[in-house]
Amino acid sequence: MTDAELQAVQDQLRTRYVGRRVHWFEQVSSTNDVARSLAEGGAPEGTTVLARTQTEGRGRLGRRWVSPPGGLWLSVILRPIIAPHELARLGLAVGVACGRAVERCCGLRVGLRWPNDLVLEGKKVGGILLEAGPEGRWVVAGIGINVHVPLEELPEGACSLHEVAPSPVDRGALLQALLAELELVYEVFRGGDWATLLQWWRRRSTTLGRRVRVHVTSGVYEGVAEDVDEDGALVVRLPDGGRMRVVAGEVG
Ligand code: BT5
Repeated sequence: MTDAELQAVQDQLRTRYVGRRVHWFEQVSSTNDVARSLAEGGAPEGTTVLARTQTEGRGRLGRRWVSPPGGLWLSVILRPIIAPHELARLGLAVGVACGRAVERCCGLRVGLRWPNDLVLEGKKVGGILLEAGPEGRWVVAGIGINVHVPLEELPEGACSLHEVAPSPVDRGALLQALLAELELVYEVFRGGDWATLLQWWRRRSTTLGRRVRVHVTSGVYEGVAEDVDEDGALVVRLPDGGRMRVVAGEVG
């Protein structure tokens, strides 16, 4: 994104705080790293870090996030004052914001695969990584969306928006929609209206009602994903009729 494009995004942005300050880099290790140190240094809520490429983009559990040019790689500083167990819920809310932004901007219905994948036609088009500071002083919401990353540069099972979108995707317009939706959804989260957020998440979920294989530290379980509870945990009905709450894990 050029300085002029970024300026145009900021000029048209109608948010109160999300994206009001943007730190833009050609290349960083990880936008989450930069945002974390800005957050520690007292940067205000909504401060956003954006990069064209990341050399050490990361996913959860130390996994690598491939971040060549052609994606939106950004991190937004939030200061929600939440308990650690509420972080997963905030993660789902950020997913909802991404889904709404892609819908609004590209006319595409992005699915949300628990816990934090954005999927299009069964392929991963984006992901979310939330990291919290000491004593919950800040949360950095890292968002990665493949906009027009060439397929050959992506891992298997991944795709870019431009492969599916009916018309060319404007990265500036998507960024603007994303920042606006993030503030809207985050305000709903802060207002405590979990029921609304959950409804928005359920509507986009590709996980609920499906037979899933859950990978957790104690092993692999199969069952049907029934719901997501108050804390953002996935509730899975097992073949013996019992229910399992999955707080952290993978669903395949
Ligand atoms: C995620 O982790 O999906 C969270 C990704 C968050 C990335 C953003 S970019 C801006 C900010 N700065 C960072 O350093 N990170 C955040 P997880 O659920 O653990 O998924 C990781 C897995 O997704 C990898 O093991 C690959 O299989 C796959 N993957 C890697 N790069 C991908 C890409 N660009 N598109 C789709 N899938 C990818």
